[in-house]
Amino acid sequence: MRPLSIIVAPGPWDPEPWRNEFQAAAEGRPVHVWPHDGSVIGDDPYVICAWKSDPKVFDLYSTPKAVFSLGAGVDHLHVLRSRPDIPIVRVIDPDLTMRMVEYVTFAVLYLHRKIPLYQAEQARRTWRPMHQPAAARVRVGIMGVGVLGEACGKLLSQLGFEVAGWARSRRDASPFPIFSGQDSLGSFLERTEILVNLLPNTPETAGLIGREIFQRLNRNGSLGGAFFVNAGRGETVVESELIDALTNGTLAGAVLDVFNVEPLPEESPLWAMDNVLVTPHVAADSDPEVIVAQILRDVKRLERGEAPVNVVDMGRGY
Ligand code: NDP
Ligand code: OXD
Repeated sequence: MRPLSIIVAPGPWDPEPWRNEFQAAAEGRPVHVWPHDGSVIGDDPYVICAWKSDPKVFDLYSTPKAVFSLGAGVDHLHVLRSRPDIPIVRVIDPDLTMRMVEYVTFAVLYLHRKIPLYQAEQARRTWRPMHQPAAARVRVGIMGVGVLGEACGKLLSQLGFEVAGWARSRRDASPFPIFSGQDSLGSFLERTEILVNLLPNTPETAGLIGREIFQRLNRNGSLGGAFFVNAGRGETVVESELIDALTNGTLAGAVLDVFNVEPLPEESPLWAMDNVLVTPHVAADSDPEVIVAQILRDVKRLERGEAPVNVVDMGRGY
């Protein structure tokens, strides 16, 4: 195959770091940042590297040889569900995984070590030590134990937390117990004090997490309340029910990185809730240097007639 041209469509992200990194690493392959200079591709074979871009980019030319997500999630490529002829490739990379492990570990420790309460005491200049349960008595439950969820669960287990995961399919081997399928969701929730969401946004998971799930969490465990960490996708949560749960005490607190609408609208009550920490979708950033290197390895595979490594099946769980 001729060398592939590369169309980069980074949507809301600053295009410059992506342009620079692709140009530096592409070994002479043409690089076009869309929409500004994508029109010069002609009839060269090409790939698209996209993040939440205008879907028009997928209709511009002949069929791309592959579409690469610039992040781990591929929900922004749902428009391509009707195009099984186009391989869709996602990021699986230790750099991105470690960033997520840092974020989730931070969030769990922040809640476990009562940091929000100490921040409030500090604002009042009050010295008030509170009871601190051992990590081994705190039950963390991770919904979605794929690449990211499993890595987070492993580190939290090493810190001593009592971790369990929930996924679709059964596992023969896992570093911590996995509950699988709808039948075991209740048992998973009833043991869980800190619920971490790392599910992808798919037709099956959209709106899955709401009032019923929050009500089933364990509020009588060592932390004396139930907590929620969302670093997966906002779309998997019914946000109005999350706000209700945080207001009426069903949830004692939350650390939230992803939302139904991003940026989180100024009028959202979540901004002002003193039991909520909001971060602006930064749990695991895509580093252009790392992601571009991974994509170019796959571009070379395509040029040799081989399939890219992390192709996803949009029909199954994405
Ligand atoms: P994976 O595909 O590796 O893992 C997904 C997990 O979710 C798997 O365990 C899978 O189950 C489970 N799952 C999928 N559908 C269902 C379902 N219907 N019911 C139960 N379990 C289900 O994804 P990653 O771990 O790489 O990433 C997870 C998500 O994290 C991404 O899709 C993205 O949305 C989000 N993310 C957020 C970032 C941020 O900065 N906030 C950064 C990066 C990713 P099974 O194991 O049985 O297949
Ligand atoms: C991702 C993200 O999916 O940043 O990589 O959300």
